[in-house]
Amino acid sequence: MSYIPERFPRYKDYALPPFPPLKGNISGHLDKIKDFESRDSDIFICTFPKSGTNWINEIVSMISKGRSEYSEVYKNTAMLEALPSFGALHDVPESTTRIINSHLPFADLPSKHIQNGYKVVHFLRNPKDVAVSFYNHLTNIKDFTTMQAPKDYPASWPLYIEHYCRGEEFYGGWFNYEKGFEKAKETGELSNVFTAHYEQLKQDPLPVLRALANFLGVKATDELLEDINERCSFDKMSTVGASEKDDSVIKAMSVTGKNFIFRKGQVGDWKNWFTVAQNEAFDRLIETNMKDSKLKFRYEYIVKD
Ligand code: PPS
Repeated sequence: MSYIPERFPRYKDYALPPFPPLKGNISGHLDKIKDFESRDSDIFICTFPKSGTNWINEIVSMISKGRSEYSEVYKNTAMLEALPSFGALHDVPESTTRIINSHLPFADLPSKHIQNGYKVVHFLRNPKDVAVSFYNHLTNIKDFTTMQAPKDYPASWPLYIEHYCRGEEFYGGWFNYEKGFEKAKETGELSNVFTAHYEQLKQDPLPVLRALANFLGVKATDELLEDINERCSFDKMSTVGASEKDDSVIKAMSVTGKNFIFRKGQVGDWKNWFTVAQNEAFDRLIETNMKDSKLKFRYEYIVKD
């Protein structure tokens, strides 16, 4: 039996969140995404859910503007699978850089963007912290169909992690997602890509920000990058940054009525959730699924002398 209830939309062999455009003709909407009219100047942020999309989105937005100013909107306003129409994106003047994002697997991203080698920023996070963050997200977000607290899923942490270990998760799961991107980079299908890890950005941000500015073709002083880093810290983004954005939709979707995008923003919170047995099972899962992968992840902060 599938862990993710049948009411959720499915495309190919994976389940998706019930965003309004995915509730009807799902193939039609996914075809529209494939045919999305990308521009040379677009920056496409690609992440598996709960990998820090909002964080990297804010950073990319500030660097590309050349100013440490928060954007007025959340990244959901440019998340292709959640948008009923791409009209607002089409209306952005050609002179303005569009920052677009999606959690869709590599194979389902807009063809023009990938084939023409337009910019992609791929941000990864270790799968244990992703699982914890995703579980908390799912328990905090209302069931879209009833607008009530979710009842039958994700049920409980032990059940969630058990099903996760059987390979079930939205968007086809973390392993398929990250292996899909790794392969696309190796084959050269994905060429113009900047890759960074959540843990690396958390622990030693400035080298990542410098390299990102370079990739985006922006001349940014260390002073500006330090300022961006400060304004994009978890503490600032979840308070000052959040207060400057319209989060009415996020709050309306939240079981508690609070913004659920910002939780802890830490590396290694999984240790507060996984039992020893769950951790061992998860390590076996990683070993099996990533045996042909060269990807390396950090699961805790590196303590420096
Ligand atoms: S979503 O809903 O898939 O778009 O979520 P996403 O933004 O990808 O990931 C949410 C997690 O990122 C944490 N977060 C941050 N970490 C560090 N610094 C900053 N500024 C930041 N902003 C958001 C957020 O708290 C979620 O992680 P957890 O572990 O749940 O706290």
